[in-house]
Amino acid sequence: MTLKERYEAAREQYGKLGVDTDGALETLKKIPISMHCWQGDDVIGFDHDGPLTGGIQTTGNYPGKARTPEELMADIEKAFSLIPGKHKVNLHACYAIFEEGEYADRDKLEPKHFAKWVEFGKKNGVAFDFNPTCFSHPMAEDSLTLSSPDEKVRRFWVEHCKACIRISEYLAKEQGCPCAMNIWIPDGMKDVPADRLGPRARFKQSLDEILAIPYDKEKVLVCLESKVFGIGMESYTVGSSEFTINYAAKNGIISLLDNGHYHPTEVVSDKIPSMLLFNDKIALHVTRGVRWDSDHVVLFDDETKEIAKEIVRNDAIDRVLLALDYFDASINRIAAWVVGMRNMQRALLYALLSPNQKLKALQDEGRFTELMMQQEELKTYPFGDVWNWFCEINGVPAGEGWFEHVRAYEEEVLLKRT
Ligand code: RNT
Ligand code: ZN
Repeated sequence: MTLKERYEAAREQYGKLGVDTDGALETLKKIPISMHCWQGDDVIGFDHDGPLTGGIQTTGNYPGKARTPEELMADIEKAFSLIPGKHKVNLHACYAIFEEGEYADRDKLEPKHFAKWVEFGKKNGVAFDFNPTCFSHPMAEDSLTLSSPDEKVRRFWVEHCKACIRISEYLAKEQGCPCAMNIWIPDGMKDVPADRLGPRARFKQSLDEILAIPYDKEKVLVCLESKVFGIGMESYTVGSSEFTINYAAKNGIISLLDNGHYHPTEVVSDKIPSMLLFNDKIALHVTRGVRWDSDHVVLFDDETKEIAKEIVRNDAIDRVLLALDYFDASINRIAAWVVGMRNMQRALLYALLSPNQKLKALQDEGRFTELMMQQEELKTYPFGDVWNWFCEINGVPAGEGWFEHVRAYEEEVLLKRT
């Protein structure tokens, strides 16, 4: 059977449940996911020689990581050639590109330092999101940035974030669509704090100062990401969930939920509907924590599927800014991107192929036996045939066909980077 014949058979089977597979494929094609540039070089960037700090870690030493802007761009292009649909690239400030001999510290970054990225975006038809980099820097050595009691340090990071708003606005103008700019700070404490309020009050003041600069709120969508702990910040984080959600709600910015940033039995899928009831937009970092916030590659697993369901069945595709955030240095980095991006899309497709109205009705009518039965039967529907057809009509290899391209690229390009 050809992929098309398989798809047609699947369409008929889903059709009997009232699911429109053609419509699902049309919708999926239009859902952009922001692909994190930092998987390509283990969260290092181009503006420093130091290690990754801030309580986040990569492990592994797989050969072939990108060392220059050109290499990173080539790797992103390779990944995109294997991922169906049009997506965004998520940049961090540390990926600034300087001219030969030029350098600007984080507080002095300017739009021109991202002009090469804009050029790359125009060439590939991709838009960008952006992030201040409040880590991996001498001014963040003790993991205090926007909450620092040292006024010089605090000011430095306020200036950095203001610069990032200007850069985000520049990106938005150049690309003709909004740029989400996410603020995450590593600030916290290894051991029991003597003052939990003070650092949060300073963080609040810093955010007020950053947001006070004039900027186009339609173009720059400022997000604020929470976190429950980090390596070396086990006892206390300044940007806790309560802090960020309350700050965002009161100040008209967007809450960002990273599913590695909660207590292990808490799930972001369950938070999404509550957030949607009270916010026009929310933002997500989809990742996979294994026993801790380990930032493993996103799989087609239960929680990723539940996250996708909450977006799709609540008609929130346009209200959820979807980004990935993980960094695995132990495997081929391009494959890491492709697996994670395709899995996020698969989860969305799985949700789009559910008879969501029917399932909701079963719940409301208290027909829980039938609800369980139907949700379980759906798991062995010919989902893969619909996915493969989606790849086919979007011009990327179906099934495991994409891996051969990564293998060849590894041999021809990545292994020569020594
Ligand atoms: C860290 C946060 C943050 C970073 C990126 C690199 O725990 O998840 O989003 O991973 O900004
Ligand atoms: Zn994150």
